[in-house]
Amino acid sequence: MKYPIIAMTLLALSAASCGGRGVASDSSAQTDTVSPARQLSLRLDSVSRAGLVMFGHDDDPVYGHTWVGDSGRSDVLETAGDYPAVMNWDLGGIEKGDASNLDSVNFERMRAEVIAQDARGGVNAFSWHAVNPVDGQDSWQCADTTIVAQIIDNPEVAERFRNQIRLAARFIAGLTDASGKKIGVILRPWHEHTGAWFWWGSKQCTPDQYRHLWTETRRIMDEEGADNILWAYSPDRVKDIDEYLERYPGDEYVDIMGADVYHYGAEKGVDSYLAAVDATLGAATQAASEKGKLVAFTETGLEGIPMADWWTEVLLPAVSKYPAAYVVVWRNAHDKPGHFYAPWPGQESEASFKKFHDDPRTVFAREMNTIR
Ligand code: BMA
Repeated sequence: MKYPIIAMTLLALSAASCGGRGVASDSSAQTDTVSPARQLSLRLDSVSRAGLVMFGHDDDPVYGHTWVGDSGRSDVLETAGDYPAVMNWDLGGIEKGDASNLDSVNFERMRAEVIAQDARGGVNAFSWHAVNPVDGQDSWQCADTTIVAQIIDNPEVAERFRNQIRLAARFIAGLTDASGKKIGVILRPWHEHTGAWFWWGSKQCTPDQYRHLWTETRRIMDEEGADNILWAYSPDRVKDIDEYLERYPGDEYVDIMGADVYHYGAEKGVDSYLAAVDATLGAATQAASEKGKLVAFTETGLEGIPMADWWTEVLLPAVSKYPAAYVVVWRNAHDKPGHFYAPWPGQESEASFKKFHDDPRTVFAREMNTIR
């Protein structure tokens, strides 16, 4: 049995530690109407304070290891009997006005699934593998180390960049539930920036340029009315809090201190994974406690899950040491047989995943209705 969570809304309204512009609804907090972003932040705070962690999966209901495009399916649901509490979606492609994202997920289907996830009490998060606004090459083309500089200094590039952000902002601001109310979501832009594999990476721009990228993104999103966002900052693995915060855009611009740390090398890689989680999620936790923010394990996973007990013996002990409100594993590609991060019926980590689901510390979609 998992412990039910008492609605902590009123208590949390006065005590919730998360603040800043992302939940800039101090005025609404004084009225009866709590903004969607504020409401989401209170729910994440409730989960974290209760010592629980929500499980999340990228692109969960739109394709799986052996299927694509079906309705009502999910590898997680078919394995553990429940949808994930958090679904991650990628906006990559929206900045070009494309109908589908870079992994062929149609944005209208995505919208419908976001609404469905919200209706079942779950949470939606967005990552964004955007093309660059200089020549439109994808996120991973990082040989040109002038992209962010050009966004700042070249008026034509700056205008293209603003248009890219506007397209994403309109999609997010337009996510509404059946009653027409905006759905609170998490946005995690310019992620893994401590690495050097995206055009916004550590070798591709200076700390000041990176901060500008972030604050300008935020400014445009606000201008477009995308106020239903909690902003997640998510460095890749770092050695300490100084590196974690080196490119931090500022307390006004961030709500969630995240960490993206993957497990490589199966059994042999366990120690180094745990050490990297400790360093990075530890830094996120320290920064969050100093700044009054939320903490999340924003991206992780072991590709192909070739360890039968990974969920219960590696991931759960690793994440349980920290007040992370959620942990997200990456996608189950239908067109790359070895590229999956959640199990499916018959996958070797299935039993461990079921135990992970049943563990009192984890939260999947069904239990989300107890979390206000
Ligand atoms: C990567 C891989 C790619 C995918 C990209 C964006 O980690 O999964 O196949 O296109 O993320 O989702």
